[in-house]
Amino acid sequence: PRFDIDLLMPAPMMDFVVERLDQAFRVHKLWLAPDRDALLTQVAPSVRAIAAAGGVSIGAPLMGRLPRLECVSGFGVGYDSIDARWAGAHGIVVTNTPDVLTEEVADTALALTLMTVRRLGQAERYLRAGGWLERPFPLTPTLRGRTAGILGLGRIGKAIAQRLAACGLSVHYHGRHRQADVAFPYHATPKDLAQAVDILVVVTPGGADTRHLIDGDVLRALGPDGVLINIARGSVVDEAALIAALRAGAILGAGLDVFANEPRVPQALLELDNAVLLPHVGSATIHTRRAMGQLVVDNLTAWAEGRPVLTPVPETPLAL
Ligand code: 8YV
Repeated sequence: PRFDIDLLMPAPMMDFVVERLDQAFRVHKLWLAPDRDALLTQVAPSVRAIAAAGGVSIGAPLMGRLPRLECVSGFGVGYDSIDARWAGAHGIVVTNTPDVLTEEVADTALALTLMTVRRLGQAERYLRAGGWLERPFPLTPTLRGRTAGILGLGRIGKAIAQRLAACGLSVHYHGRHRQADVAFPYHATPKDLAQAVDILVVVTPGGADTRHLIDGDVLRALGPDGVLINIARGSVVDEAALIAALRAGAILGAGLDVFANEPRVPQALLELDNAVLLPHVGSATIHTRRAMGQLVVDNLTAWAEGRPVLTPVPETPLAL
């Protein structure tokens, strides 16, 4: 390998990423080890970096075993599975993969919104089942005249807002802060936002700070014509409250790309006709996943060459 550096990979990534990492580092592939703990004990004293596949938990119990750890390069813009605060406090750099997936995820959010409001998935299943031969598919609700609320107006939130505005919707938002350079109306709480709109799009980071931000109260505020779209993290929504709201007709429908306990989706959701369910495909195109994988490699390479990493998360210590 190009660098005299031990890199830990707890879980697999796309083949080309593993190949490029193999060329650059001594890679320890934990998922291939018959005894993971034995391998970890053996390599722990020398590991200086981790390449973390999306969703695999990188917490204090693991990082605390690696005394020479300096860099964790995560796959995905969301890094709720990496304890970045702990890492930052211990001088460890954490990187994610922002920007390269923004437009892709926004495309998915728009598609999911249209699928949910216009019941397009249901319509397609209806055709395939021969229903059209009997009678036309029932008329559906519409996007016309609607107001959308973006919960979390960051890079992806703004790309979604742009698309929904292009569809003729007025857009409002809530986030931790009002943004001076944004013209969309701001609401101080998620509930205030839900009250003001009839499509609520969840685009916040996951993790403890946003857990169950969408609860029964917010869903009731969204109302019987309201649609919830979640392309962020399942943890942001109280799934039990959502199921109850969908069952009772307290909201019109939900389009979900993410779930509390992926890849397991509650049977109750599978049985609901007013929920559109996608298997966490927001960024899942060949083009975008390659760009994300390359950024994982590029961050590690920059760090190994002593250059600043390309996309550090905010919790990362500034004096690198
Ligand atoms: C990935 C994501 O599916 O970027 C994110 O935060 O949720 C997705 O792009 C995730 O990283 C798991 O691979």
